[in-house]
Amino acid sequence: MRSWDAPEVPALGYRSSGVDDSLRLHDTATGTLRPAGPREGTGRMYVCGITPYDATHLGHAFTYLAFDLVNRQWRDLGLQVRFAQNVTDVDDPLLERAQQTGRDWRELAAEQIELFREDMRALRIIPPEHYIGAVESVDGVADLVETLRAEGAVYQIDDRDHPDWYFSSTRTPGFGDVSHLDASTMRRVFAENGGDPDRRGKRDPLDCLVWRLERPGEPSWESRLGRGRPGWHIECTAIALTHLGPTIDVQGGGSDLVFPHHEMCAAEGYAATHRPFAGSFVHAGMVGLDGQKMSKSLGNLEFVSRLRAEGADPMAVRLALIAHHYRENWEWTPGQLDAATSRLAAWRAGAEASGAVAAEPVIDRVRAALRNDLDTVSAIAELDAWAAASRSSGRHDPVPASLITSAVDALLGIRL
Ligand code: 5CA
Ligand code: ZN
Repeated sequence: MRSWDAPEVPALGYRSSGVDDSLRLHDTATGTLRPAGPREGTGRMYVCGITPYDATHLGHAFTYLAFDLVNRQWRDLGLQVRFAQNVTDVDDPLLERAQQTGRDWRELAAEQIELFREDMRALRIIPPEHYIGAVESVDGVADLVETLRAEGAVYQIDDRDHPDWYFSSTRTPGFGDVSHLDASTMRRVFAENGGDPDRRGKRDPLDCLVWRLERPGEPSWESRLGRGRPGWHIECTAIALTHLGPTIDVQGGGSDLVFPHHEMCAAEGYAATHRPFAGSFVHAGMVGLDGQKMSKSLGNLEFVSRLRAEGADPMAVRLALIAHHYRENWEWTPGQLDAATSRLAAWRAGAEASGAVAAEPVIDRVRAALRNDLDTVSAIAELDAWAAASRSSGRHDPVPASLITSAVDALLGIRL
């Protein structure tokens, strides 16, 4: 489907020496910091997209900003980037919300996707090259299930009325290597996140649905598996494999997706290709509000669009979010937007005193921080110091400091 308009990303003429020339990210599967992406050529990243209702809350925005920073560091390192993202535009939660609110699920999805696009554009998030809806990838999902069937990795459950297709997750080599949860925790978390450990007829409680056969009143599509619709995890596995190929460099999303979603994607991908699904599994922390994770089911949400409508500068919203390290779990409070608005003004004033402070060492330190697991906290502290020193010089040049402003834009996505 249509993505959103790309922001301009300045290419920095200046290359740092003595700064690590790779991006290191925390990989959930190994629990270590490791180089993410190749040393040259093309970095391939898949980031789990929205289920289109209650978009774009600040938790969504925080996750997409984290991966936008990956994208930006890769580009700064001279890599090409192939980036794909899905939209879960047919799945139980969306259908339930549409039903509760008396709306057509397609209409609800289209409206929310458009709102999401506007928010992503305002936040200067680089759009994916492949922005793909589940509805658009129904044939790809059915093909992948057929591949898994040929591998003996899927089966129809023993249910006379609804013999849906399930993936033998626990029989796949490496299952559990993303989340490292024990079996009973897996079972509990699976049940809390759309799974059905207690459904009769399955070979293992942790096997996951890949193709749900038609039910009255539910959308469905023709396929060799029988008329039906995709399960959740297989949607992302299929889109990533189709558009990026096996062993992507980064599989990304919020930490709420580690299990079951990314564990299942990894297992399905491995079963289909006999190759690892991803080099690194990277997860953003959870943004909370009023003491709990911001979530659609709890309804404790703050929206990018609401802040924008109240007159917030989208760059201040961006700065407020990236003031937290991407792996931190944290709570949104309105005061953080005020602080970011002041910081943005301070940086803009700093940029007016062009040349008062040498740009290159500042850029070196910002790059070093960001290449070290996207350490935005240190990068921002460097820029605070730079802005303070620039302002105290008392200079006021008609041409703003172009090298620093370009770097702040290219590396952090903040337009001064
Ligand atoms: N459609 C699926 C992924 S395939 C989904 O999880 N959709 S979502 O709309 O619920 O979330 C979209 C993205 O935002 C996911 O990457 C999710 O991990 C992330 N996310 C959701 N809530 C939060 C939160 N409170 N804080 C940080 N990230 C969040
Ligand atoms: Zn996903």
